[in-house]
Amino acid sequence: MGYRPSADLHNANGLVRAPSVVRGGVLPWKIRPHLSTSIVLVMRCAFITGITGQDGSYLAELLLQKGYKVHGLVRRTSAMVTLRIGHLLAHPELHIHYGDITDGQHLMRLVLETEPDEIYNLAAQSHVRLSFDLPVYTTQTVSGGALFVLEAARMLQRSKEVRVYQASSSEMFGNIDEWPQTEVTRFAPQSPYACAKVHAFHQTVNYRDAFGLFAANGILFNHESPRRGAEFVTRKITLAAARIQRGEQEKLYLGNLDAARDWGYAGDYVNAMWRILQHDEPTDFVIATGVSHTVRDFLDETFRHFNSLEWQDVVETDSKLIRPTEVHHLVGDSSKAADLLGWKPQVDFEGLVKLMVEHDTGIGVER
Ligand code: NAP
Ligand code: F7E
Repeated sequence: MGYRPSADLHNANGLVRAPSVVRGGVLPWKIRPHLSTSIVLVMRCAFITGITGQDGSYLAELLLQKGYKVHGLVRRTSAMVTLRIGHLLAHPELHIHYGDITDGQHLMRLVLETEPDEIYNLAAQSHVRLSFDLPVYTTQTVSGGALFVLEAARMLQRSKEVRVYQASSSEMFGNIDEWPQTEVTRFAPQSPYACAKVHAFHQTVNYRDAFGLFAANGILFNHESPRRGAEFVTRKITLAAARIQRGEQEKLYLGNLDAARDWGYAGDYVNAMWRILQHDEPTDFVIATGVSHTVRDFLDETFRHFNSLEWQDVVETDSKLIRPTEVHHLVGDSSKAADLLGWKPQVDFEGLVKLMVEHDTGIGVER
């Protein structure tokens, strides 16, 4: 490590503060004063709730690559849920802790014991359709869970600086008649999931304003990957197309084909999460590609890779998959993230579909 802090990094208490070049750059170390020598370099530490999910797995990979120590909250289940992080489990800097996001006391203890520099709150019952059937549980995980994380960070903040990322969602915009949606667009949530995310969003802002916590929302639009859960529409389509081609499935049952979403690649979006916490000030960011497509477009693009198949021959509508209140059209403007974080998506719609199709037909590599 050739980096040496300059004199202006010493604050009024004589402590050495890590400058933004360290936070935003490639060094995973934070700089701390030491009794005998002037500084010691300490490995940065992150705590991820929802580490076994799509985003949690990519984020854990990213942070371990950057040299972080990573703590992850994992639910105890009778079957293995660590599929997405199986390749990381032997990593010496990955530490798994059993727990549930609805158990605030245990979460508090874990956060105080592990003393993370950064907390990424990704745990949630994240399926919008299911949230109509499970409104209370969804609210307990999404909204209650976020509050437990913020409260734990507020306690930890008494002894050290900690930064919190809250996984907010474009679903919060609902059916607002303003396109594209930005950081100042009004929220009009259309599901129990979205209502709970709006609550968590505002709690995050209030902990920032009221308690001086470095807490920031990433308002992420839909992002997908070969690791996307099979019950979300994109992965449902790419998996079904591959199975139908192999003769393992005949029909694909879907709901509303006219819904339009701004679909990006999850690998790009976890990079944005990290950048949000390296920014000098805690503030909220829309993360999106700026381009929307309908479910029908996603079908067209997927089946383009399967010469012998026409989706019109295999897709059937199932009314059970239509939501009581649907969000019709979302598209985000992430100019603020481009200007302040230098973030831009690397994978476009066609590239995303190709990645997922290649994975599900077995010809691609996992990403
Ligand atoms: P995901 O694949 O559904 O992962 C959710 C994670 O939360 C999983 O690790 C899951 O654990 C965990 N979890 C659920 N209930 C829990 C509980 N009671 N206690 C502890 N952990 C629990 O979701 P994702 O796509 O990675 O999304 C990550 C976060 O971003 C979520 O908060 C989601 O709402 C939000 N978000 C997602 C998108 C998107 O397009 N992907 C967009 C905006 C916001 P198991 O593995 O055990 O189920
Ligand atoms: O639905 C329509 C459905 O479930 C997308 C979550 O990560 O992103 C995700 O929420 C659209 C909707 O994602 C089926 O009605 C049609 O209009 O893939 P989805 P979502 O609801 O947008 C946001 C940003 C999050 O925050 C959430 O956590 O596709 N659709 N037919 C269908 N959707 C599903 N799931 N299944 C169908 O058969």
